[in-house]
This record gives sequence, C-alpha cells and structure tokens, in this order.
Amino acid sequence: MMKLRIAIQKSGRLHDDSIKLLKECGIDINNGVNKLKTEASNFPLEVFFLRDDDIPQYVEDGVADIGIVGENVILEKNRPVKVAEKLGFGKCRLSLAVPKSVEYNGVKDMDKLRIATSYPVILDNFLKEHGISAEIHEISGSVEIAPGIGLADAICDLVSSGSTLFMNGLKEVEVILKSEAALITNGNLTAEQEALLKKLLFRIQAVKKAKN
Ligand code: PRT
Ligand code: ZN
Repeated sequence: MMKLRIAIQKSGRLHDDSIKLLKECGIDINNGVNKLKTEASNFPLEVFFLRDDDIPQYVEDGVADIGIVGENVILEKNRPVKVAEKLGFGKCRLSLAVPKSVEYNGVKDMDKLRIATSYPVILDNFLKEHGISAEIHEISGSVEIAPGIGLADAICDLVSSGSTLFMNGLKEVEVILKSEAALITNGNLTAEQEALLKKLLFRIQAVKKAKN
C-alpha cells in the first residue's frame, strides 16, 4: 500500500479543524460537499469522511490507517487503537451535572441516582472506580434535557463553554475526563506507511510548535 488513508469526521465539530490541520501541514485536499473520500494532490494521502463514532473501528479494522477523533470517543468505543499525537483542538470535558437546586457534596451523592448519558462505558468505569451504584440511562442525544423531563436525576455529558448546562438549569459537579482531538493509528502499517506517518507527525508537531 503506497498511500496513507486517514479517516476524519464528515461534518461536525472536528471537521473544519481536521481539514485545517492537514492544510497547515501543507497538504492540499479538495473536500467537496457530500464526498465520501478524496485524495491529496501533493501527499500520498487518501481522506475518508465518516461519522466520528465509526472512526476507531475503521482504524482498528484497517479500512483506514489513521484517524482524527476525540479522546472521549476513543475511550468510549474502547477499540485497540494507539494515540499517536494529541492535536490541541476539539477540547472539552466529560462531566457530571445535576439540577442547580440540588445540593452536591461529592461523588458519593450519585449513589442510587439515575444518570442519563451517551457515554455509558466511560461513566460505568468511573462509577465502579468510586464504588457507586447508579442507574445508567443511555440516550443518544439531547442528554441535557433528561433531568427537566423527569427521565434522570443527573447527566454525564460533554461540556465546553458550559452554556448548554446553564440554559437547562444544570450545574457541573464533577469532571470525569478531559478530552481533545487525537490522531489514532493501528499497529498494522507497512514500513512505507510508517514512513509517511512519521512525515505527517513531524509536520503536525511543527504546526503545533508554531502555535505555542
Ligand atoms: O455526526 P457525528 O457522529 O460525526 O458527530 P457528533 O454529533 O457525534 O459529534 P460532534 O460533531 O457534536 O462532536 C464531535 C467531537 O467534538 C466530540 O466527540 C468531542 O470530542 C468534541 N467536542 C468538543 C464536543 C464539544 N466540544 C461540545 N461542546 N462535542 C460535543 N459538544 C456538545 C455537548 O454534547 C453539549 O451538547 O456541546 C454541548 C455543550 O457545549 P457548551 O459549549 O454549551 O458547554
Ligand atoms: Zn458522533
């Protein structure tokens, strides 16, 4: 395999910054709308556009050699992929939040509560680590409305500015994970691909250094 295949988010919060990073690395790609894949004109790189949730699996399976995805997704999907480099964008935290009127004295207060989340794996690990038995309600979106409609007592969701929590009458009480976008890879690259990855990582590191 002569080329390196990278999976990035098709649309969403990581899409633009992923494209921008490649551009800053001097890689020209034309990302027409609704394309599933494209090729760089001046680097042996093929780009696949995917849902972020699918990226760890695609990289594990070798459909793509590398990918850009949030650490939150890497940990939730729990696939055997390696983080080659943290990328410094897509920063957020996965936190526990409760209605702002609720008194909170520590993580033990979560015992026996119903917690709504899209991150059941990470949450379950966190609760087990703290010896807490809570009921995890997995929901795929709009987690922050769950307490208001009586579906849950607390939520575990991504937070960046905090304004979504605020607008829903919730307060952040515990940070479970700090996350940013990362470049992941599998262990099955050919020597040629490893050399390309090394070149790409070298450029990414230079871009990051220039920003500090
Ligand atoms: O369609 P696809 O499945 O690819 O995308 P998606 O909808 O699952 O993900 P997307 O595009 O929303 O987020 C992609 C990644 O961006 C996440 O996996 C995180 O790694 C990262 N990221 C960074 C965030 C946020 N910040 C963020 N604030 N992802 C989501 N949010 C949401 C959060 O869930 C909540 O609804 O934004 C809201 C909170 O934001 P604040 O600013 O109000 O606190
Ligand atoms: Zn997603």
